[in-house]
Amino acid sequence: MKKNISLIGVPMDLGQTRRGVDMGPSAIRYADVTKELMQLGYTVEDLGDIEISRFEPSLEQEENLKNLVQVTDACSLLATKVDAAIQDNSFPLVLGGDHSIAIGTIAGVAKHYENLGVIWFDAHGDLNTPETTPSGNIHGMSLAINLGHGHPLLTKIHHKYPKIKPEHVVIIGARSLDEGERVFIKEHGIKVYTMHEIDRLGMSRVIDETMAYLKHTDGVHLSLDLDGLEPHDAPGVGTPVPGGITYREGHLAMEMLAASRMVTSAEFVEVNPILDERNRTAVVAVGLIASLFGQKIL
Ligand code: EXY
Ligand code: MN
Ligand code: MN
Ligand code: MN
Repeated sequence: MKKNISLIGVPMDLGQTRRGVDMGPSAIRYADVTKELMQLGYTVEDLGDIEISRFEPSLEQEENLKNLVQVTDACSLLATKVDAAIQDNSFPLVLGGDHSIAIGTIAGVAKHYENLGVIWFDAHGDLNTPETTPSGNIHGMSLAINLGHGHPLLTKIHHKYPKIKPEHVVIIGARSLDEGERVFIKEHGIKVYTMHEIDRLGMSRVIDETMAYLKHTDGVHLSLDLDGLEPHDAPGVGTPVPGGITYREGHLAMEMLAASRMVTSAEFVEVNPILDERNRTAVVAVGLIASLFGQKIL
């Protein structure tokens, strides 16, 4: 893994409707992310937060694409920052914010990789389109957008279309999929480890298989939604779903990814301090980040 890390905060809450997730980056910083990474021997440059526009556009608000203009603007800024960090030979570590920010992160990363692999660690698929969305919330569409499906303002951010290919995506932890998302997964042949497969195979085999599946990619982005974890272990998220990945399984996954040295960028999203218990979920996020960057027990 690169020795320099660029930390980028994205106080975004406009990709969904529960307030508070915009404080995720502060909560993760407060849980000492920089200190932990420095103790592991990294140089960390905190680039601060992306500005989120609160300006209400005159455009009629589209019910199936809430806050489209503001999400597009923030993701464009984010893509530029992530792109520059990679150009600087630094590892971009992005802190959310709701999961709509993955549109910007991946746009910035994908410019540098012909065949970017993506591990989407999440209770959800985030594979809705404006046609299938039950909520109009863009955080439930971000993976589809990265695959080229959705509003052109979002799919064409940062001049590459599409950003990633369906055969280079692995979803881990899924347990809440909408009907339209199931169809999307089947039509595009996306590899999904639902909780059923994780229970049957065990996390160790799931990660071994994931790495083998992604071996033809030229970089791997980890997009980790904290709601992928079991809500008892990570309660501070806006869309909790019972029956998730345990704290230990999460750490094992991160430790195995660290050992593989395949991950080239990462984001940790959906930490919502208002819904949390004494910043526990941000602390869990920092623990997972430390494992991803090579922290070992012995
Ligand atoms: N599938 C639902 C929707 O599209 O509204 C819920 C999405 C929640 C997305 C969370 C962040 O991963
Ligand atoms: Mn998500
Ligand atoms: Mn989710
Ligand atoms: Mn397609």
